[in-house]
Amino acid sequence: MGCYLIMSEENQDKSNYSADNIQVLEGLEAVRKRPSMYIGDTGMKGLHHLVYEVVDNSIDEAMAGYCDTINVFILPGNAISVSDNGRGIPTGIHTKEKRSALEVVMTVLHAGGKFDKDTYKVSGGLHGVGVSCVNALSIHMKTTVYREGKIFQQEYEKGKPQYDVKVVGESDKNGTTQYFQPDPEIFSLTTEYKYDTLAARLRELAFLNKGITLTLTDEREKNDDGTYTSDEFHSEGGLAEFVKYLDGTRTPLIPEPIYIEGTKQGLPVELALQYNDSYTENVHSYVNNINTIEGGTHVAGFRRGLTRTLKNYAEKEGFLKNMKIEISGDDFREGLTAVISVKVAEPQFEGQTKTKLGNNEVMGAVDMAVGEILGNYLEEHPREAKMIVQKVIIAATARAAARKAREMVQRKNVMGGSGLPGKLSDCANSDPALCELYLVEGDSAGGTAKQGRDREFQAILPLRGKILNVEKAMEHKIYENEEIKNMFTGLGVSIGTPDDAKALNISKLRYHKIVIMTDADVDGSHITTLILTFFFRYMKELIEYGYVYVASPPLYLVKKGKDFEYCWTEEQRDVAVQRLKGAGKEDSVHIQRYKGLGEMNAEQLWETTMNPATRTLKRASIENAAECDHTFSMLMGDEVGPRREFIEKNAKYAKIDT
Ligand code: 0RA
Repeated sequence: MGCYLIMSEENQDKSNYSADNIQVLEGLEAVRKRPSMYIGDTGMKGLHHLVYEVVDNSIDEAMAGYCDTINVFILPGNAISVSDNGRGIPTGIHTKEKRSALEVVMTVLHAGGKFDKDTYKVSGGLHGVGVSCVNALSIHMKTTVYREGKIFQQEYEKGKPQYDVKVVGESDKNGTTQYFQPDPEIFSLTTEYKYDTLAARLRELAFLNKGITLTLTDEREKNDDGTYTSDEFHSEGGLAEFVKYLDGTRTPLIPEPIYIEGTKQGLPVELALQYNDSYTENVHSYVNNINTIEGGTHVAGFRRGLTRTLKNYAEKEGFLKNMKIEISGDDFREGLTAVISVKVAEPQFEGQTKTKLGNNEVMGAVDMAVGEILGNYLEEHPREAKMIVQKVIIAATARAAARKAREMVQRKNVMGGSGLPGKLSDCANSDPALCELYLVEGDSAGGTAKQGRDREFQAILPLRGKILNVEKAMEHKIYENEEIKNMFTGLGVSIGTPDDAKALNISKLRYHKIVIMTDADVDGSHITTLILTFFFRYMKELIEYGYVYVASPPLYLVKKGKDFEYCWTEEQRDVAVQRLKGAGKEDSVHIQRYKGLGEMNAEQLWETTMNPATRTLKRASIENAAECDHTFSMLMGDEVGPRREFIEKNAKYAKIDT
């Protein structure tokens, strides 16, 4: 799907770094030897990361106050060009290195912001490795600097300068243009850029850095009307506008988001929040423009400030006089959409994916900022304040019901017998790392899968028809839903950890591969989306740990006599038809379009879709959480218009089914 829950084929870049392998590598050779250590991976993510790294340097220049426009081009052949109108990278001789500062920036690891100690360098990609890494991983790179009335230039191959920095012309402009062509030897899986992926990141950066204009233009191919696809991202409203974008298809509770901006204890804090009529909490957090998906001290400070301020206000105004139940922290965040952005000079990142902020001083600063500004807001907007407090009270009441329902699911998990759902056909092996659970659409396909599987390590759980749309349902309804209960008990997970009452406890997870297997048609992909929505909202950890997959059953069987071929795309089908035609008389080639899993027998299903040696699994991963949130709420929400547009743009099966 075009949403930023991306599906990537598994098995990319499996380089592992054992202690024996470690040798001292100097400079950019090290980057080329172990690219994953610097950019995460050499698949789709790493490829796009190169662009983010270069754009981040321009964002730094913008945040220092010297640049307001950044233009990104995807060029024919999947080269990239990033231009800004900043001061230009200094080109003079670097005294210590005795060569041009520009050359040092481009060829020395981590040389990024060392020249300008006054600049508050706080942006930077997840790995913050600097543009020299991009250079090392590019077959060709060219830097052009407009500065001091001149145009300076230097070119590189795999990071090696091809000539000294030279003057190639005169100009009264200022700025930097970085052109690079990723090395296909490094990015062996793909060098194809995805427009939507880059657009989502640039849109996010525009919201996070208000006032800057970012553009993206795809010059690889012209549209029918002769233009290139292009977007301009610019936000005057910053995070308030970001929240509106995220909640685009949800119904807001108060007319405008509450916006908090200021510096507390020397720490820049920006924050916007809005309540809507859904039941989910959507808090997105950033540190130095990096999405901190695991949260951290800034999110903790926000929660503390929000709870305390709202509670104090509600008590003071007498809203809680007749309350019999205790209001919990969660109740203050039901139907809440918020974005928090802080800039921290020396961020400490912790956690499983190194995206959890650890700096303790940040907690108090955010807490204070929220307390002060939200407190004032509530005093000045009694009507809105009342609506928010009433929503919280309703949430607390509903939570009591949800807890009961949740406990029922939980109890079933710990009570006698195997406690497993009756419909589950479990596997023999009990090592979660080796076990796979197939979630299969419908009882009949479930039966085929049960016959076709390898029962040693593959378990089957059939799901009946369309599962509940969790985007629209209240929490207690979710725990009462039969299919969802079966998924909880079958997987062996429960809700609540010592840290967080709503976090998923996966210590007893029974399978490390959870494979969604549905028909290759519109209904099937709808069911896949419903299940992914459920995982995204209620078991996000499973996606974050990389345990969730989508199976790819074939679309066609092309057959002539005893010779046959399975095909997953129309192109494959046409090639197969040609091949089989060539083998003998015409007209005897038979094409079967698989409309559902039910049309395959057990052996075919195993061979094409379940056998680890021959199948293709797509792994679900959250590439851009904010964009994912926006997409899911749009796909599963009430408004028809945006949904139809999205489906028309992304429909894979539309043609096939007509
Ligand atoms: C350090 C110092 C100066 C400019 C930059 C860095 C700079 C770096 C990049 C990377 C992309 N675009 C950029 N624009 C500027 C300038 C110092 C001075 O002029 O005094």
